[in-house]
This record gives sequence, C-alpha cells and structure tokens, in this order.
Amino acid sequence: MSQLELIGGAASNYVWVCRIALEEKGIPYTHTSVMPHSPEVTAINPLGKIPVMRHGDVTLCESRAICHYIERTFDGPSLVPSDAEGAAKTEQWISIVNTAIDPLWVRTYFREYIFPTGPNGTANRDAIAAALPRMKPHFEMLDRAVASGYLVGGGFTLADINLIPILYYMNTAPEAAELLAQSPNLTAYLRMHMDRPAVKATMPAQRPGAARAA
Ligand SMILES: N[C@@H](CCC(=O)N[C@@H](CS)C(=O)NCC(=O)O)C(=O)O
Repeated sequence: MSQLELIGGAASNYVWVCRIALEEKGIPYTHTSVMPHSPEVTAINPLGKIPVMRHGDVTLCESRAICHYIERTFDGPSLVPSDAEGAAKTEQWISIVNTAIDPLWVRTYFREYIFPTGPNGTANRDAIAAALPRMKPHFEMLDRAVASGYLVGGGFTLADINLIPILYYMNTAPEAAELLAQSPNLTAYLRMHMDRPAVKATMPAQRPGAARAA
C-alpha cells in the first residue's frame, strides 16, 4: 500500500496532533501542507477542515478519527491504554480538549492574535477580556489533571497529544502565557513534552495565520 498522506497546513493544532501520533509510532508518511478548503481537502472533507488523510483507498477527516486509524493500523508504541478505564479516560480528555478547550482557547481567544476581528486589524480586546475569565477554570482543571505528568495514568496517550499543541500556542500569547505561568503542573508538563522527539520533529515553522497574512 502507498504511504499514508496527511493533508493540511502544519500550523494547525489538529494537523500537528496527527503528525505527533505518526512520529510517535514511527510511521513513514507524506505531508501535504495546504490551507483549509483547498481542493485536496474538500475532495475528502466537503466541510473543508484540516486535517484530512489518504491511505490507499481509505480517506478520512477529523483528527480524532485519523489518530484512531493510525493507532489501530500500525505497529509501534500504543497511544491508547489497553484497559477499559484508561481507553475511556483517553477519550474523555480528547473530548474535553476538542469540545471545551479548543473552541474557547484557540477559536475564540487565540484567534484574535491570528485573525484579529478588532478595529483596523487589531485584536478585539473585548473578546479577549471576555474569554479570559472562562479560560482560567480550564487552566486550573488541567493543572490538577496533569500533576502526574500525563493526562491519563502514567503514560503518554492521544489525550496528551491533543493538548500539547494548544498549550504550546497559548504560551505564545500574552494573557494565556500568564495563566500558564500560574499553573505549575501545566508549565512542567509542557516543558517535559516539548522535549519529546516526536513533538520537536513536527514543530510548525510558522504560527497559524502566517500563510494567510503573508
Ligand atoms: N474537529 C476537527 C477540527 C478541525 C479544524 O477546526 N481545523 C481548522 C484548522 S486548525 C480548520 O480547518 N478550520 C477551517 C474552517 O473551520 O473552515 C478535527 O479534529 O479535525
């Protein structure tokens, strides 16, 4: 079968998630770095969101589905615990990241630094001010959750893989970096996991929005 092709711009946190999973498992793959809604993307996902994936006759969208396909198709270190509780906890945290953390931290707060909606192309300060009090309890929850160094049990899972790119980006925006600095476990967690070879190897060269702004 031909190599797996992952499609979507490297700066996307969801593309980064899939690339970390591929690297962790040591899978050779090709990466086609294109913007959302490019023809390569809409051919697989009519909604135009990245990432999408092609592997032989298999096409998929949604990072979560792609990661589970990677996990079940290929050998290499397991990214989902084999016990029922560990697997369910992994799903639990992926779901929390995708349905609560990403919509607020990335699509609402961080968005103002990459696709500003304020006057004259500036960040909308009201939107940022409204997001921060809602983000604080998320930081507190996650700070407690990663006290062991991992979201699930004592090992690295898809749950961590989903959180790390978002945490990395938060550390580049002033107010979120301050919330992170007030979260000692999360700070140590990010530092430790940014050192993983799979994370380093897939680090985006540009931040989100750079290609569109250029
Ligand atoms: N639930 C999707 C979310 C993917 C997503 O929101 N991707 C963003 C880039 S990080 C995107 O393609 N945005 C373009 C759009 O929403 O039209 C997944 O997990 O893959």
